[in-house]
Amino acid sequence: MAFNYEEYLRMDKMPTLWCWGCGDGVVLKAVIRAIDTLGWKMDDVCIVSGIGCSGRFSSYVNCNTVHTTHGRTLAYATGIKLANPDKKVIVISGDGDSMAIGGNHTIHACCRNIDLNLVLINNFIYGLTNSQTSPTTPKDFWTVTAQYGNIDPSFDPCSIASSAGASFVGRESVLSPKKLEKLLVEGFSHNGFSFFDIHSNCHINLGRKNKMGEATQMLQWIESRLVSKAKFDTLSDEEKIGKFPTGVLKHDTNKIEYCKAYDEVIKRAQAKGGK
Ligand SMILES: Cc1ncc(C[n+]2csc(CCOP(=O)(O)OP(=O)(O)O)c2C)c(N)n1
Repeated sequence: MAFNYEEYLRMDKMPTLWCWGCGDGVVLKAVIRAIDTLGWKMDDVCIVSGIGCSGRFSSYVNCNTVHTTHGRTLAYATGIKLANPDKKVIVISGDGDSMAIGGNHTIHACCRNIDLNLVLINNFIYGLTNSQTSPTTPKDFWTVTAQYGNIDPSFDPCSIASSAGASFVGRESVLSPKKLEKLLVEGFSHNGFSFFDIHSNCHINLGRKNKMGEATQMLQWIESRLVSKAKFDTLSDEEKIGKFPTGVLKHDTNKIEYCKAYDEVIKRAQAKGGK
């Protein structure tokens, strides 16, 4: 049976404002297909996004949505989840949004292990505002704020999330929509903080300004850097340089989830006569 996209999308908001061929659309499709696979009711889902091209995401999905401020998605999402622990909260952000201005919030949300799903659409640049360097911009790339080549070493978002304490960490790209959907289903089902680093293309504001004149060249560049975790683990340290493992990178089911810990503290306070 054909997938009923109209059930999940706000059709009056179509077409999207994203550039033609933008990976954000692939992620949109994967997210709603994962929600469908899990059988979640749209009334039980809340999508929180920040500011950026990725921030437009919440406008397009037909569920509870909050379009928040730049870098503060996780503060809103944490409040929403603590007040509605039975609801499913998905946060969509850009690499600027959750690694730069919101980096501190990301670290703390990972550490708390609150049952949120952070989908980082990693296009390696500030897309919406026309090509400023982000924490994931590769070295030597041209950006509007590094016109002679970026000299900042770039972050690996999965290593940061993992070491900060996220209990589910995974990576895929917009080149593998089926694998991406499967990863989202697995991470969305996990009870704890799930972090997804989704490598995506911004052929307009990054690719074509870095000698990737065709949109497909940026996709090929993304593909050239990714290897499955199984293959990555067999590489030497030298071979690992510039490569990023895909798939599930961490899945820890032992760490206590924050809403549960919060519930326990409420019970302790009530037992001592608190309200
Ligand atoms: C507090 C604040 N600072 C800066 C901005 C300007 N601004 C809007 S989006 C953005 C960066 C977007 O880049 P990213 O988060 O990577 O998302 P993308 O557009 O690439 O999806 C910036 C700097 C803002 N809206 N609010």
